[in-house]
Amino acid sequence: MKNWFIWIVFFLPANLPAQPLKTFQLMASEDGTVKMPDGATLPVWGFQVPGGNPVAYPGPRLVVSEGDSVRISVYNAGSMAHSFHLHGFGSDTSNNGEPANPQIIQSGNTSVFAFRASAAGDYFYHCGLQNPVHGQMGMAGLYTVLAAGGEKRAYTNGPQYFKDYHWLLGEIDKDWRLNPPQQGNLPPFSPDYFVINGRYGDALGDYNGDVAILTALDQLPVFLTLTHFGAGRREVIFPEILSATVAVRNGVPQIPAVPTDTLSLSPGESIGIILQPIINGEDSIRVNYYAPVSEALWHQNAAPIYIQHHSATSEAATDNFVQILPNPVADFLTVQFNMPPPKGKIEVEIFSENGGSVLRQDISPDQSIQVQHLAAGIYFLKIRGENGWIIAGRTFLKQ
Ligand SMILES: [Cu+2]
Repeated sequence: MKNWFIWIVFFLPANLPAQPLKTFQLMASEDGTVKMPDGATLPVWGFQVPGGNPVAYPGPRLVVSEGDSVRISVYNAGSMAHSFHLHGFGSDTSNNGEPANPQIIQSGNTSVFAFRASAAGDYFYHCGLQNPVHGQMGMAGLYTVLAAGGEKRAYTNGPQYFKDYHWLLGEIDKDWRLNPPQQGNLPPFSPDYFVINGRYGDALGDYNGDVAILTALDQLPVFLTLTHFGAGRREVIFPEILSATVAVRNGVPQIPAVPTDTLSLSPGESIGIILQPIINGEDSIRVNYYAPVSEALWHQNAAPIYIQHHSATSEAATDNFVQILPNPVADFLTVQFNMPPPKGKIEVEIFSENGGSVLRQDISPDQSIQVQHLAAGIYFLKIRGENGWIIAGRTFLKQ
């Protein structure tokens, strides 16, 4: 019997090269704590990767590509029974996603969920026991299905993006966390923290975190997914400079993408939005949290967005008088002027995608710039003339 098992595990995937196999191991427990920015320490029940980061809400984001064979093994290291459920899989937002029958995993047991990843989009997984208590205790995380082949597209053959952000919207009731309600005796749900990816307050503005949207390069699309794991309606308001369009809604491609400035999400929904900043600037995406039934406004969060460099479209991108060669580049860049170059000093400065200056030097026309030390990625190059006036901005790809 044992030999047969090994044969399945090692032989079968090798014979199915068309569908990559993605395997995940998760461990469920009631062992977590989180220190909130206001000083409160709250218990967390949740999922973690064994040997990885401690239990936290949200749990690890599981990333697969459309068509992958997915195998998720969940070990219950806690003292209570738990379950694992992929909510609203594919175009289905009802509470019966794959695997179709959420199994109860008893303490000390392991369950394996194997299925084929379908429609690209974000979804959440959660423990559905004592619904919604275990979820509110923190037992939830994001499950991302990328376009086929893992391409940076909103869906297979859909619009391309350059950076992506994934927001899980939820809220935390301090009393529920401190005294987990028992079955059949649910006290009123009165949240104290309104969170995006478990963060709230000032933490939403951390550009090194996973909420604030930072793009040093305007005109390069950003993909933002909003997944509603919470109670009541959410309203998400986009500033005009982002030119937001809905590209995928609950796993269903929106063709053509639908321009939006205010989106309404019901619990369980997930929406993928392409942000196409047209000018540089700073603003915020606001998220309104409404109470179920009464629709009272509970809270508004503001997640900053920051588009750092205007790539000089208005000045230069429409004409062709300066080019970066080659692009993509490996070792040396040349700035080539297709008309008489400006007189006097010419300076180039190169910025990484997060806005940091990585190189600054004076050049003469057609002089090579060494870039072999730069990490692979997208960069922005500014060309300045005398007195610092900007001649042109160009984007290039370092291989
Ligand atoms: Cu549970």
